[in-house]
Amino acid sequence: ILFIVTIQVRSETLEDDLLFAPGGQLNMKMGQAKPQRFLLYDVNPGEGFNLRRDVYMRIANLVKKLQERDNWVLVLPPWGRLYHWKSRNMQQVRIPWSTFFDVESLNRHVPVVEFEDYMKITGEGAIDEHVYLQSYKEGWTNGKWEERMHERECNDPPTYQKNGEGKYRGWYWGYSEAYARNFRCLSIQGSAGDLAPFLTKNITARSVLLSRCEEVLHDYYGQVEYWNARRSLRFAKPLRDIGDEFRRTYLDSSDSKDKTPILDDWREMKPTAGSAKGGPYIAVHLRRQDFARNNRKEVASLPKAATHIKKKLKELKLKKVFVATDAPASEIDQLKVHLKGYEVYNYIPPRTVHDRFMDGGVAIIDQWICAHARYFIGTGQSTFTFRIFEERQLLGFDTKMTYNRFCGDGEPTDCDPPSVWAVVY
Ligand code: GFB
Repeated sequence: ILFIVTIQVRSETLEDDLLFAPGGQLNMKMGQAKPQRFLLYDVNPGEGFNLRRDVYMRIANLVKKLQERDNWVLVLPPWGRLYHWKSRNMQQVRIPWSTFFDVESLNRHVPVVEFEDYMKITGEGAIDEHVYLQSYKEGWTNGKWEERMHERECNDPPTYQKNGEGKYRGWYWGYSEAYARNFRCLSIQGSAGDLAPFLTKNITARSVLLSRCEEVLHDYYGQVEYWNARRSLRFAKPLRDIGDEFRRTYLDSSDSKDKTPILDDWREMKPTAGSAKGGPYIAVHLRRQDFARNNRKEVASLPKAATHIKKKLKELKLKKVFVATDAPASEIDQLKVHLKGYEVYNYIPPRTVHDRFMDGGVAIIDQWICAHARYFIGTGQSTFTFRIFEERQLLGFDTKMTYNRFCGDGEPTDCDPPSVWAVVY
């Protein structure tokens, strides 16, 4: 892999003496440790929440690799401005990861820090190097995909522009005080780990932001580090608690009855496939909105989805179905009519929950309840569904009770099932 060598003087400052311990607390370094370096990253603004979770795993494993050489910390990009978060009466921006995820769990895989803490540590919102990842303007070489990486002119005029003070300004998660000192574009075809030599040898800056990280792939999809990163990506405890309370109240479901115990440390949790029983309900993820509007072939009409649900409820001798969906209330009502005679539940957050956890948190509660059902049916091609598949595997469900999806109206009723990825511990 070729790239142009650019050397930058590393800003050694007093803050180099700050170290992070697992759990995120600041510790003073004892003298022997290498100076800290910070990797920040971001994803194409158009991407949804659950693809972003996948990109997190790719970058977390890049940091894991970087740590073999230097003392790198991953800076978590604040959440916000997501296309699907439509609730109007709240500011859904500058949201820390701790609102949605258990940051201590993340820290057990690689050291992470929230962006606001990064600003406190470095004393300002400055990022030394902003590297904007992009594809190759000319496409693949002779129609063939091969791993490569080159510093190039930007394919499109960057939205990040240098101001009169020599600071690059643009969208840095809604923090007006944040800026970059340098900006460049890097064309890349490859996996996240391919960036390690570039970050350790070509760049010596203390903090580097990689934009458009969806451009890079997983190093080892489905392998042990992939699953370690995934296992560390636990939902925040308050959200799990809300989901658990809903399960207990409406679905007669609890961890002890359902055989889905949670250990505090994900590294100790290795349930065998099939050990989880799940609550006495079927859960479905019915992705509507843009999926339905665009007539995607994998989207089932409401009557077709209802027929599938009823068949499974009869087969499993269950009466309750939990529906996670982004559908408007009118469609949920229609579905309920089609499922007459069965108990249909969906999670409607009380105002206090919605205000505190916003649209992202409500979606997580839905995913958590789906993850604990006896049987799950998802929507094909939805990353929201994919993350539920994984969550259920990590709880110890049999893949047959998990990897199921609705067949779209444009597909046969025995459409291809989703691909199964066994957990590797
Ligand atoms: O998560 P996500 O990327 O999944 O985006 P897909 C869908 C978003 O819609 C979620 C909301 O993050 C939620 O905000 N949503 C979807 C839901 N289903 C539910 C649900 O059951 N409950 C709740 N509470 N919210 C991708 C999009 O969506 O599909 C891309 O990210 C594009 O932008 C692509 O539209 C076609 O993978 O399903």
